[in-house]
Formats: sequence, C-alpha cells, structure tokens
Amino acid sequence: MPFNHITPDEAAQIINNGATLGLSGFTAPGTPKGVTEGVARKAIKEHEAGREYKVNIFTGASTNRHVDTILAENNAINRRAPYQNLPVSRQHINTHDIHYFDRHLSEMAQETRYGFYGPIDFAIIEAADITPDGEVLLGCGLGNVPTYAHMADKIFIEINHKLPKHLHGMHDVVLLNDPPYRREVPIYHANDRIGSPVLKIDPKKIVGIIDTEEFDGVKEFTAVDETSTKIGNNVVSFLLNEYRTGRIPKEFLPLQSGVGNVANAVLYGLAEADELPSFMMYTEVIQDAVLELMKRGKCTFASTCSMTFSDATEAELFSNMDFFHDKIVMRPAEISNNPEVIRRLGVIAMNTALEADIFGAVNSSHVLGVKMMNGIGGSGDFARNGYISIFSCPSVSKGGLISNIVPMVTHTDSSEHSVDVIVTDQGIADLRGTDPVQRAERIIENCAHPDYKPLLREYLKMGKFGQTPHTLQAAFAFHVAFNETGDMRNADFGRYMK
Ligand code: 0RQ
Repeated sequence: MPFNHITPDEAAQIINNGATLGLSGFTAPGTPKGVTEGVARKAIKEHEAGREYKVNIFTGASTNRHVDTILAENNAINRRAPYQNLPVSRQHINTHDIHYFDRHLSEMAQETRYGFYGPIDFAIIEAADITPDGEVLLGCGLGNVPTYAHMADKIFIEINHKLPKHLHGMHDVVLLNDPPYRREVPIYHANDRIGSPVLKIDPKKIVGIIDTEEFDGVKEFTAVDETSTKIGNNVVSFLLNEYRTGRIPKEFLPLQSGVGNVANAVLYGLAEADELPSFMMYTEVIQDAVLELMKRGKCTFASTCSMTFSDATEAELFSNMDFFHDKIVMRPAEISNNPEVIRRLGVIAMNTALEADIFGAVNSSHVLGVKMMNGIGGSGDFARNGYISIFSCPSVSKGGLISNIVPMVTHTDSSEHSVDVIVTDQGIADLRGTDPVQRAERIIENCAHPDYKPLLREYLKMGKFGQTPHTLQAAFAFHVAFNETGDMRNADFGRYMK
C-alpha cells in the first residue's frame, strides 16, 4: 500500500483542539521529531485567532525539544503523562498550565488500554522503515508504542532517515492481553525474546508519512566528578561485598540503572571492578556508560526500553552495529519494567533519589516537597520488585546548602518498605533487617554529610514515641530553614518545641 508523504503542518491540520496524541519513544530516543512541531505552529495561529488549542501528550517517558519544549513554550499541552524532564514543561507543570500526572512507567500502557485516560486519537511513531503491509521498524526507544498504535484509529509514521535499517532485530515488540486474559510474561533470562522484531499495524490506519532526519538529541553527560565517583565506588563496594558473601549468586544478577549523571557514574564504577564477573542488564534505559561496559566485555547483554545515548555515542553505535546488534534488545515499557519479570530475574535495582530520610523513605521527584522535578519514572517499578533495591544520591546539593539526608522526606516516591540500601558519597547504609531507629543510626552515621550529622542526631534524639519516632512539628525544619535562609544548616528544632 503506497503511503502519503505529508508535512508536519499538513499532519497538524487534522489534529484538533483536545486531541490525545500517543507518542512512541522513551526518554528522547524513539520520540517523534516532526508532527509536534506542526502542532506547535498550529497552536500559535489558533491562539493568535483567539481560539483555544491544546492537545494531550501521552508518551513512554521523557521526550525531546520537538515535543515537550516546543509545545510547552507555545502553551499547547493540556494533559501530560507519565514522565518528563525538560525545563519548560517542568515550569508549566509547576504552574498547572499543564495537567501532569506522574505514573509508574510499567503501568501507563495498561491503564491507557483499561480506558482510565480516555481514547488515543492519534499515534505518532518514529520509525527507521515501514513495509507496504504496515510492518514498522522502530527507532531507538519504544515506550508505549504498541498500545498507542493499537488504540489509535489514525497513525502518523515519522521515518527518520538518520536511523539505520540495521536496527532490525534489536526490538522485541509485544502487546499484553488484559485481565482476565493476561498470561505470564515468559522471560526467564534478560536476553529472552518473546515478541516480534517489528510493530505490525493496519496500514489503513496510516494517514501520512512524515520524513525527518535528526539524531535523538540526548545531551552529553557531565564529566564524572569527585562526588559521583565516590558514590559509584560505594555502590560497587556494596555489590562486591554481597558477591563475596554469596548473597548475590556467583552467576551474578541482571542490573537496572536509572537516569542521570549519578546513575551514569555508578556504571563507570562497575567498569573498573575487576572482581565482579561480567553481567547482563534488565533495565529501562541504557546510558553512555553501558556501551563502554560492552566494549570492555563487562556487560554482555542489555534488555532495555531505550538506548538513551548522547548523540556522539549514538553515532558510535550506528557506525559499529555489527558489534552491538546482538547485545541489546529494546522492549516496550510494560515489558522492560514488568514487575513479574523484575521479580523473577532478581534484578538489582539502582535508582537515584533527590532526598532520603533517616528512616529510609525516598523522594525522587519533588524538589523541597512541592516542585515537580521529573517524575518517579521507572524507579518504583524496579525498587518495589528488585532483588536488592539501592538508592543513591550525593549527601549534599547546592554546595552544601541542601542536605539530601533529611529528617522526613517532603514527598515519598519509594517508601522504606521498598528501599534496601542507601548510598551517598559518604558511605553505605544497608537497611535490610533493621528497625526504624537502627535504620536512622546507619543512615546518619554512614550517609549524611558531616555538616548535618549533629542536627540529624539531635532530631533522632528528640523523637520519644512510636516505632518510627518522628517529631511531627519539627520534621520539616531542614526545608523550612532552606526556604527562609537558603541554608538547611540553619535548621532550629528548638523553635518548634516551645
Ligand atoms: O540541580 O543541576 O541545578 O544543580 O537536582 O541532581 O545530583 O545532578 O542528579 O542528574 O542524577 O538526577 C533524581 C532528578 C537526579 C533523576 C534525579 C538538584 C541538584 C541538580 C539534579 P542543578 P544531580 P541526577 C529512570 C528511573 C527519577 C526517578 C528515577 C530523576 C539536580 O535521577 O529524575 O530514577 N530520577 N527513574 O542540585 C533540591 C534536593 C536536591 C536537589 C538534587 N534534595 N533538593 N534540589 N537537587 N537534590 C528514569 C526513567 O524512568 C526514564
């Protein structure tokens, strides 16, 4: 079936105010780069004419400047889910111009199919290629594309001419049945395949092909600094100790690693750990460090939802596909982050916190309790179901003005029931088998920055009642001190105790 090649502006013509767009991709990779530019231009015109024009954007995770940035800049997003990480959309989310709901990434697809969020009017899918009978070779990130393609009656395919056809064979496309017809997900090893190398869609649904030619635009990671190196080394020494004592089996277990500079640094730390055997990853994103681990033979295989590589690393991958092709499989988010599979494989979960409290609760998403940073992402999927769940963060941020170890987190993404280990540049707090006070002692002594240890000890001593001895009136003294004076070290518990 010959398809119509159209421009982003022609595509936007048929996208009306209030439409819900389901986008392929997960983090920037695999995310479309054309149609939403047309939608933003249409928004400008409609707003100039005094008409309301906003669309709902459902994705797999964060996107790129062609989606969240340009649409948010032009006030063109109404509802947005399940994860984002760009400054402009963040700003609009925090002023409620965008109605953002932050979901566990494994759940977005099924909840959309269950009808919780209404219909998907259009699916916009980045592809490396398409056959006349609708077999789509996807790009470098999947997200929820099988679900959005299944639900939408109208589909735009963006053929990105930068993507090599040699990507064929790197995808494992699956659409789960819903209850009561859901079956087990038969993945028993990180490298098992259960689906199709292409996304099959009804060609009659395709309303147009849009041609694009651009890398995914993932920014370079910052050079690994001293703090991140220390965190990485601490995570590695924890894993080594688990391995030596046999709590991690000799075959080792698949690793998951979250996003960001700290996560990248942890992986570089693993590259240097000669005593650890080579391992596989069962994760949602692979960042630049994973390619390095593969080149060194340390990581033998990665199951992921997206190859979140900087442009330079993406170019390196494309020029060396023969080496990497059989070492990576990309899956939809409901498979890459599937709780059943994570639990079965015994995935070691390594995620990043903004702040953790002395009793082991973790905040990954809200700055000072109120401002959305990015979202929970897949951290909850992995933390809750992993074999061991590790959260890491620097002990302080903003040059020491903020302690990332606090009396009580201002927002809880992962509770102490799911958090096994906290790691900072200061050290490791292994929380397994400890009661709340034992946890607090370990976290304060091993993980807090020396500037904050006396204050945290004072807070712990103040708690007189209960299994988790918080002093509620003083629990946010650190955050209040920061808001009032710009420095958490000015926290004054006495003021709340009069
Ligand atoms: O801000 O750059 O302005 O100084 O937050 O902090 O230390 O560079 O950390 O890049 O690793 O990101 C949790 C946000 C960490 C990320 C988070 C400030 C700090 C800095 C970034 P500046 P770092 P990273 C996979 C799984 C979501 C959950 C997850 C994230 C900026 O990892 O979004 O892991 N995770 N999902 O100064 C105020 C604090 C702060 C603070 C740091 N306590 N208060 N600001 N900052 N701590 C993702 C997917 O599922 C796709």
